[in-house]
Amino acid sequence: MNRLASADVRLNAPAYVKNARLIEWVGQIAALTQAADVYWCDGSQDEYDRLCQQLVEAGSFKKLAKRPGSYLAITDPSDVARVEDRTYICSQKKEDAGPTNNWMEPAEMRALLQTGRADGTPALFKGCMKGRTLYVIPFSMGPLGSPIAHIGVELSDSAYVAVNMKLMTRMGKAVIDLLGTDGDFVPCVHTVGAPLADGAKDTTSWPCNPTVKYIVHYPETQEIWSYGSGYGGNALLGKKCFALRIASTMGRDQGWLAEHMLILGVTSPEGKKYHVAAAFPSACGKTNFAMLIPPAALGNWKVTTIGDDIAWIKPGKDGRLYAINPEAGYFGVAPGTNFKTNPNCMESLKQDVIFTNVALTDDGDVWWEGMDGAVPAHAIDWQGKDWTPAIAKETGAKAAHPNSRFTVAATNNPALDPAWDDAKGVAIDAFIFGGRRSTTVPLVTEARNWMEGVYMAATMGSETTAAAFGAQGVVRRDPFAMLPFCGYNMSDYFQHWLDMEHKLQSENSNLPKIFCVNWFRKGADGKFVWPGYGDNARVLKWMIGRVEHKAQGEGHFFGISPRYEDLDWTGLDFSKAQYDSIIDADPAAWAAELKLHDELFKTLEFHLPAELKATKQKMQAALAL
Ligand code: SAT
Ligand code: MN
Repeated sequence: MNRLASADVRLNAPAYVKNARLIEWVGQIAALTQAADVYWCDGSQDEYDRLCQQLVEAGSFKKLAKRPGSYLAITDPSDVARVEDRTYICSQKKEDAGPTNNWMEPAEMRALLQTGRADGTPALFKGCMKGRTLYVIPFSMGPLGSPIAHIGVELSDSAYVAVNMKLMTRMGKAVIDLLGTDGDFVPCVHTVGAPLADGAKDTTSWPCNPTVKYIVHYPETQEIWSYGSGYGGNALLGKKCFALRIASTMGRDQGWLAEHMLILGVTSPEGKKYHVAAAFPSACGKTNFAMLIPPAALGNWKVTTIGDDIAWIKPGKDGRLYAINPEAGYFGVAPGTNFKTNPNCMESLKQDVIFTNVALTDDGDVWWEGMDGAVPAHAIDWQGKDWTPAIAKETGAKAAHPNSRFTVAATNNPALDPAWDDAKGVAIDAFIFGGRRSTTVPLVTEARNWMEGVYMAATMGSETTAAAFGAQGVVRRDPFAMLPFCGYNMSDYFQHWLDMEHKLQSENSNLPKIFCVNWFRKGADGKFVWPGYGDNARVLKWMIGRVEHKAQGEGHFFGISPRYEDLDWTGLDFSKAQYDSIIDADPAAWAAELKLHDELFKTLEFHLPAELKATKQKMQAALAL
């Protein structure tokens, strides 16, 4: 097999690697990229420490004096978020990618990336790892050996990616062992796109390609190719690329769901345990919701985390839906995280964390806007410049980038659910869909049936955030919070969700309930009305009450919402007038909203399930009454 590598690179495959397809593929990629060396990650702590030390020596990591085992990485200013306009779904047919994805013919993309174009333009990946080490990073998305899990192998020329993958996934030798001689895996190739000339050394601490980036998925052959970025979802290919875009197509073909959802356990004061999966767009507080601590005044409710970003959900033999968190760590937004908004997260960040693009204080700690305690008198901002409160006031400069992140293993989370690593997953009782909307959408609404729930999720809108490159604060439709992550035609995806009802109902009439929430309504003063964070447990309590057929609500054209007296207000001073301002569904605003749904449906006309349009007509008629 090793003969496939170019003459000047040895594959260095350890003796425990027995998978012929894997060895052959690593050889092909090493030859194509002309990597200087190949290193197989075993996933050990020793290896992690060594690679971090290497990153420190290269100037890419700063060891943080105040947080044991923690580091700070600062990126190139051009490489700070996912690049949706550079992200492609290369299915054979354009209509299978659908109108919400960028598409290029697979052959054309392969010429561009892998083989070179007819006009002689060389392939982007040819020689792209010159002077760098190719890291072989085997990972399992989901508990090792779980029937819901799948394996991937990422080949990357970034040590930053290797150490992040160690925290974010089950990574290393155990995965190779699981692959055996002929186990299947999703091949993921990643390069920062910055080859080094002979003998040259990096002149920057964050090598990347500031101008050329491609995040490419081939759903039919289940491959991922990523060029030019080292940041988050662009580079940690197990996350959005595999666990959402590729996995959603696997789910479509195999009858399961890959969703942009957190998963939490909710235990009632009576000790009954429920599981809820919730979808929100990036940077809308999923990590906070996944770790929330219910107010003590509410009684002994407990929330535990199974996952904070992605859920893989498969129907069980009993007709219920079972979910796992395919990830093993959190890549969360730092700004705004503090002991009030997310105490469990702050506890998780005390040691063994990789911070990216936050500020460095003079005493060797990290800082970001919204952190507890005094604002530092001086810090080095995410671009390496001096930062003081006076400078911030004058120029508006942020110490931490708005999309700055922490990477931390799930096992650091004090609220980690005991079943988080359970191979069979947890049975889902309710789904929650929520966008960031300053107006229009009520605090919480229960769908009266599956169809209505799918409609709510399909038409979800949200104001954009810094998690993706581009304008912020504009409302865009974000169906199921999957707009940038659905690996196939969005309308087919809606159909897949509708079909799930029939699949499950033949076994069991106890379908999960579906709720739509909005924590983000603003008052006339421009401030959020709902306190959010821990107080979201009041809404969760109502939902569980609905699941248990105990809690009351009031029906309206859109679904069922709690009246003021249906929520538990113990320990919170929140007036009926305040509540009315965030629970109302204003008919004029909704008439305008439904027009926007029309626009969405027009874009998604091809294969759009007729039931969605019919549901909209029913809502329109009810609204007119
Ligand atoms: O960069 S990531 O895709 O991992 C973060 C996000 O958008 O949620
Ligand atoms: Mn996300």
